[in-house]
Amino acid sequence: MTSEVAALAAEAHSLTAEALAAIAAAADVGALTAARPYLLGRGSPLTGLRRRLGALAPEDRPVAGRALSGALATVETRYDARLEELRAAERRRRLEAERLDLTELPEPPPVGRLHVITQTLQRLEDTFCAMGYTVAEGPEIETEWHNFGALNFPPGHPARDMYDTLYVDHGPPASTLLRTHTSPVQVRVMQSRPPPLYVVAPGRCYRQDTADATHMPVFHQIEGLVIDDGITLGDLAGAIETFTTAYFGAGFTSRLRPSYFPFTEPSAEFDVQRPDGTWLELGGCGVVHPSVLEVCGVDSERWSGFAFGFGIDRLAMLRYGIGDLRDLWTNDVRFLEQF
Ligand code: FA5
Repeated sequence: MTSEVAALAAEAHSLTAEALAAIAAAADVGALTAARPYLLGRGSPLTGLRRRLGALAPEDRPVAGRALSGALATVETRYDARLEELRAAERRRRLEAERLDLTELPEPPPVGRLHVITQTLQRLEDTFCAMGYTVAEGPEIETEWHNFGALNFPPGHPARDMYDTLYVDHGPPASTLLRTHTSPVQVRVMQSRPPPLYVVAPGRCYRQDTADATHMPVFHQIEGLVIDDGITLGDLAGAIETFTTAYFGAGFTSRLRPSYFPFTEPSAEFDVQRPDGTWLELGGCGVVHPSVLEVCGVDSERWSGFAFGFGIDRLAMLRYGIGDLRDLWTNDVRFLEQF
């Protein structure tokens, strides 16, 4: 081998080593392909050695040419292998980033709940059903006769006043109204079925009351009506006490305070004592007035009964420690989801 060929081979060897080092150092596909013209292109130092073949003796050219081709082939092979390796790594990274983790548990969607008044109403129905009562319903738009007349409210009674009652523009003036209490359901039940009767009737009521902590213009009552043989005020007091402990629990007590309602005689208010010792008026009650029995087609010589009606919203205040009735209507989910 002549010295020119040896020098050329040595240079090819060191340029090949440099090229292989550069290929190994390329960190990603972009860096490697950007280096390709320098490694294998027409202007690359290794390819440039070809131009020197012409200066060699003719018998040396094939040997030197083969050596150069071999060097270029080595670089190209290594380049292709590294390119494939880097592409595979990028595919893996992309797949890893896009992978769906099917083992991950998504956040459960927020679950709604019944409004605290609906919950209270349903618990009340359950409590009274367990005490042997059935549930009745009546319309929220009532006749003045069912709401007042049949219940002994004389025409001049203050409850009938426009300031208390919301009248509906239907029929003769002041003949149709939004019921002010659930007591008209008593009338409808007595008219529709014979005694004995053990009935509760929950529902919405309407009064022109200004909203405050314990009053709303729309509120809820539950009416109770019992008609049977020889029912007395003692049965009423017993039923109220049984209900109070069944519904509120042992820490609560009830009391009856003498009162007046046109459709019961005697009449009482029913208060419940909170664990902090304060009393809250929950509703009214009394022995059903004989003239109410008669007007509803029940023989007052043969049957007697008691009735009660109390505020469901006030009851929810007591049971859940709610300070202001208006919070039940503003629909702030942070407030409502506590119950
Ligand atoms: C009545 O409505 C009678 N019908 C109750 C009754 C039934 C007596 C059967 C005798 C026999 P009163 O007007 O007191 O009574 O209302 C009863 C209860 O409804 C009140 O104690 C209170 O708890 C609730 N209530 C009345 N007005 C409102 C209001 N604006 N907002 C919230 N609750 C009310």
